[in-house]
Amino acid sequence: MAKFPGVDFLHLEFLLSSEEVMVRNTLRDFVDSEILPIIEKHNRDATFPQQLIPRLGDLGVLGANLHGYDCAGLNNVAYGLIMQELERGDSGLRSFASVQGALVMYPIYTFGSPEQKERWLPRLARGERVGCFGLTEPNFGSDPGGMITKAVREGGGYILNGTKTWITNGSIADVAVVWAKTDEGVRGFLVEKGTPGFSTSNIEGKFSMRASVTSQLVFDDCQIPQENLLPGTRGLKSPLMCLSQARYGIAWGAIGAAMACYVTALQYARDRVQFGKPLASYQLVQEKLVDMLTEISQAQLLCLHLGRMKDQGTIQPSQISLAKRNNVKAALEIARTARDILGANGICDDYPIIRHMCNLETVNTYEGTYDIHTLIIGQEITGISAFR
Ligand code: TGC
Ligand code: FAD
Repeated sequence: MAKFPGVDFLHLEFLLSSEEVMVRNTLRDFVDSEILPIIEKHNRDATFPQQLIPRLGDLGVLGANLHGYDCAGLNNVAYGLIMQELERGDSGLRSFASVQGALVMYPIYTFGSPEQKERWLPRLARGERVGCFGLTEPNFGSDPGGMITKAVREGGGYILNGTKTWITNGSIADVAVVWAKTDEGVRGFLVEKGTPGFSTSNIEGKFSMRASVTSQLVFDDCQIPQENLLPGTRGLKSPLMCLSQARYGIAWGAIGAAMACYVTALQYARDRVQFGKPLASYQLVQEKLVDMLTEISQAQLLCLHLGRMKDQGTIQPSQISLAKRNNVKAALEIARTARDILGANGICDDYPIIRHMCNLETVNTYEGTYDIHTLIIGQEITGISAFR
């Protein structure tokens, strides 16, 4: 399979350090050689390529921007480039890494006790353990503050009751970071696989994120020992802080999916002849390709700037919302346009576009829908909340 050439119309590579370029190229090679050859079959079969988890650990991908505990300790631009390359392979692979790093390792790292960090972080970083993040409930998606999952103090610990749904990695996870209401407001708990009263089932019939495990988690009088409470968690702000980490990675990841679609459509338009000339020679097609490239270039600039801000510690959640909203929408439009340029071939999985297009429908919805991010930014600039 040909090496991926990248998309860098603005020569942004000159703004990257040699370490950042090296990390990106390592992931680029990994995606070309180990993900692309197998991903369409996994997508057809609706299976997650679980055999790649230890490889992700070897490559230092899991919790790559965390320090210590066997994490790679990379900066946020290198971390973003990893997400970009993984999602060029498949959004499901990037999702796996986002959940493990931003939604499981980050809360343990940020809110966990020293014992919780020592026990879980190195194993999660090496890919020896898998985690999931349970916030969404059947009746509370965009509005997680309404959650009804409850943890009631009893004896030396808590009794957990409730249901979480649409949980990435749910049934393959060794540990679930679960958010529940307590007498002190929302707190986070580590619920270990095999805990009596904790069961999972997979959500079937997905036309999107087929190469990713999505599950429901049920807690039925589940006894959670006191030492599994994440002691630093306080209110809804704690899970929302985790979402900021994951949304930042998604903004980068969307660029990867968009690049895969653009490069495929460009090559196809050059090769495919209709009315005696290549599709790429027609002005209408050129305009589509130019629009795609422009959106990719803008998304790249946005992420690079935000990555530098994140490293300086100046980034705000609403700025991450702007990037997640913009880049995922752009990627989805690019995927739909690329699908159109391939005509009938665009609906077939001989090409990666239809898979990315379907995956991006999920990416547009999870971690805050497009419209929820509109309202988050709207609230920031007007000072008025339109949520309720
Ligand atoms: P609100 O009153 O606005 O906020 C409560 C407290 O949290 C603070 N806050 C944040 N802090 C850090 N990062 C953020 N992004 C934050 N957003 C808000 C806020 O300042 C406040 O702090 P304080 O000190 O005043 O208490 O809460 P609200 O109930 O009005 O909620 C508003 C809203 C809409 C922003 C929020 O609920 C939201 O973001 N909804 C979208 C839900 C969502 O994104 N769910 C994602 C579930 S996980 C997932 O999808 C994983 S996909 C994984 C994969 O496969 O990649
Ligand atoms: P709803 O909140 O019901 O929204 C439906 C529609 O109404 C949307 O268009 C929304 O924008 C709109 N809407 C809602 N409120 C407003 C409003 N106030 N004003 C205007 N419009 C509004 N969750 C987890 O906790 N962990 C995970 O690992 C996870 N992984 C996921 C994996 C997949 C494949 C998917 C599809 C979802 C996953 N989710 C996960 C859940 C995801 O975060 C939610 O689906 C998302 O937050 C939206 O919630 P909802 O689906 O309940 O939609």
